[in-house]
Amino acid sequence: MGASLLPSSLAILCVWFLFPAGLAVASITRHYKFDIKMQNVTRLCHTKSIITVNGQFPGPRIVAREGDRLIIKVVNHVPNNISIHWHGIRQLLSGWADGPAYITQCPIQTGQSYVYNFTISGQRGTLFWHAHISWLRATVYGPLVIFPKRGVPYPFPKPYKEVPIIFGEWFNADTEAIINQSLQTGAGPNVSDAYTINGLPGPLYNCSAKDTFKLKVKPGKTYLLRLINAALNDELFFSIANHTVTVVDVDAIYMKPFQTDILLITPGQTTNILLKTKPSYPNATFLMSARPYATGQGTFDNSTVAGILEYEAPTKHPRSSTVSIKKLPLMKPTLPALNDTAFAFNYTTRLRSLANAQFPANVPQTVDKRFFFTVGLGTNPCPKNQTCQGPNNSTKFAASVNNFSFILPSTALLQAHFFGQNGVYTTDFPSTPLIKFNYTGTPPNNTSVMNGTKAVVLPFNTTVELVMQDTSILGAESHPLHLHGFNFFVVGQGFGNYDPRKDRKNFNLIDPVERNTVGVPSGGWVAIRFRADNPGVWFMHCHFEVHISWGLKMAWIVLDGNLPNQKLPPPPADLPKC
Ligand SMILES: [Cu+2]
Repeated sequence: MGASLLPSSLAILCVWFLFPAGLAVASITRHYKFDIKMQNVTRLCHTKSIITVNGQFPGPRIVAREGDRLIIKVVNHVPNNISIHWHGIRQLLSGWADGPAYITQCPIQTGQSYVYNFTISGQRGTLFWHAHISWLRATVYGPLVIFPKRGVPYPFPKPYKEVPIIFGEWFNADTEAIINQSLQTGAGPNVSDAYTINGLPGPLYNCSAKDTFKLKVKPGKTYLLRLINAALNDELFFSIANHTVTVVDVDAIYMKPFQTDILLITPGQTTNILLKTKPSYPNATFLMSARPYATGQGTFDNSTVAGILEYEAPTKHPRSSTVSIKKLPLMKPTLPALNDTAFAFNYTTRLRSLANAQFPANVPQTVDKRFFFTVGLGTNPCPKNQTCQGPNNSTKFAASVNNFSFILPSTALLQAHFFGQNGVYTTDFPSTPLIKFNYTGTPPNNTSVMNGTKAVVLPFNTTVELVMQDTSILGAESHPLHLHGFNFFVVGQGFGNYDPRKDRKNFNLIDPVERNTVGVPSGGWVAIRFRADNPGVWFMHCHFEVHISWGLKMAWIVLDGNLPNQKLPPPPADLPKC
């Protein structure tokens, strides 16, 4: 299994229990060190100094098995503050290691370090890690691969090889300058210059052919591709020319397998697919391409990233094979239109949990607390004595949940919560919008948001049903909402305004997809359920970085339970200070 993925040189295996039968079943501790440092990287003939982990772009791959403990020392050698989030890891009773800056920790300052220490429990599949402060995740991201426990097979045929494919966005300009300028003027930020596959933009961009991801395969084999969307601001369609793939896993949860030619993956989502190569050498090479699914009114990078699927030639003279491959026809995939919402809706409707005895879907069948959140754009007024370039050239873009645009505090919410520090946040986040309107109809004249640092408090083990409703304020748009600390079940989705009487009776409580990031349909709604069984402070936000910057984020505070194993332990001694 996955020889290319097995422990990298960074991992030091500390504990290794062998049972008498010779079967290693116990978990181990894996150590990694992340040195945050600057590195010159060139793409599209532009060289720039970027923030990296260990000088690598994309960053190093973390590999573990279900049940393992990860101990990752992050040392900050750059001028910027940094924090790292282990995206999709449940962080059971380890909320101090979750990573979002000013939510679970103060950022790691220049010259400082912090050790992230957590155990992977009940999860196997593909996740990723990324910086969680400002726009630093533009270059600071990498795969997090979780194998099943030793000796436990996949619920699908064992792949011949496993390959992570991580999508990103390349900006020729400095991304911190881009977002800082945007927040200053109130206008939308400049868009990326290219999308990337494993850091490479591929042959469809100028000065880029040499930076192309190539997947070399043998005929008649099954490959497990671990797709990750680490792009800042764009959902992506993905397809491999002349190949149908089987989706087997999303967000590190096994799925009922289904076949498709085209995938959709939002920022923050992962998808494992099986690629069965053609039974014999096909005399062609194949592009694998991704380009955006975009529904908003603003400008976006509408370019296409491509990698190449190349079959090993059936020749006894390997040196001659590269020559012949160059002459082969290059097949190109057909991707949906950039705004194909019908495709997006039909695709996401096909995702179903495996929901069998070994991997059950523990959907909460009863609900303790219901929430209805609007998500969307809005405006803030232009400060006096300043000109602004947001909507109407007189305001600043903002984004909100229930019309509250979240202001990051100057100390971490989890610290304030744990130590009972007052004045950092309030607990009056509304469970429904304070003003009701036709959310997906003609937008109201007043587009102003309110601003605050508000959280929802949940008693331990509360079962939550949350409906997230897109608004048409400044244009309907799909928003990939990501919840920290939990997986949730996507029990329903639809277009227009959510109608509880009509829509609730169609919820799927049997085998809904379980995940950590869901696209709220453009001009529609999505309903999720989860059990608040993990005490801590948990961020929920749109995974479009621009919308996070504009305030489309909020926090859930889950209280301790009564039992000793239902309480959040105190923070580690090296927790960064603000
Ligand atoms: Cu959004």
